[in-house]
Amino acid sequence: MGDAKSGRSSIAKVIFQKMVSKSTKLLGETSKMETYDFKIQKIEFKLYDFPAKYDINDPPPNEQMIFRNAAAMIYVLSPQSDIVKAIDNFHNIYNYLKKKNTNNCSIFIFTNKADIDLNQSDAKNEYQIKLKKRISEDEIDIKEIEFFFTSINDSSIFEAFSKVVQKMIPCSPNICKLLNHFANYSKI
Ligand SMILES: Nc1nc2c(ncn2[C@@H]2O[C@H](COP(=O)(O)OP(=O)(O)OP(=O)(O)O)[C@@H](O)[C@H]2O)c(=O)[nH]1
Ligand SMILES: [Mg+2]
Repeated sequence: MGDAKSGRSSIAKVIFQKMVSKSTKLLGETSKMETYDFKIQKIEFKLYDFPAKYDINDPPPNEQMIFRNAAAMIYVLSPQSDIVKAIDNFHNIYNYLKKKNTNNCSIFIFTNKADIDLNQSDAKNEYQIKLKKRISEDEIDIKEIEFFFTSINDSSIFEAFSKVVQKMIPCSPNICKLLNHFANYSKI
């Protein structure tokens, strides 16, 4: 979910359809929900790409089910987004999930297109402070949200998405521990 033109469909297509990032320039506006299926460690996942103008207050019954059962929600915005408008929209989605979700849904915010205006770490820090301040003004506990800067033009989008999946895989902390152990012993 997220702000218009923030790159939601590009992210899905680069990760799941191996679309080269340059080709995403040709993508049209998402006018209805699109679904991407993927499997990791025999666990089946579904990713839903919703239109930016999606009305969270009035979902049809099949989409109410999606929000009720969702394990994660990624809200995508970009440095070009109007931060007040984008966070108002995020706030509505957050409140809806708090009321209706029964699956302890994890919440992520991707600031995508970080390759455009946020190349320097100072600019990133400044943006993050502004974003978190705006979110806290809505009395949302920012500790409940994980934030990532992403770009489809480098590995950051894969790293961020992998963190989302790790959070959804039930025994992932153990797998991480084992992988760290393995890395230590094999001196990788
Ligand atoms: N530089 C840069 N451009 C990006 C990135 N992600 C997406 N874009 C571009 O942003 C434009 C919009 O991308 P979309 O994927 O259509 O965005 P969307 O959020 O799905 O847009 P709507 O469905 O129309 O709301 C395209 O021209 C993409 O090539 C990124 O990480 N960096
Ligand atoms: Mg789209």
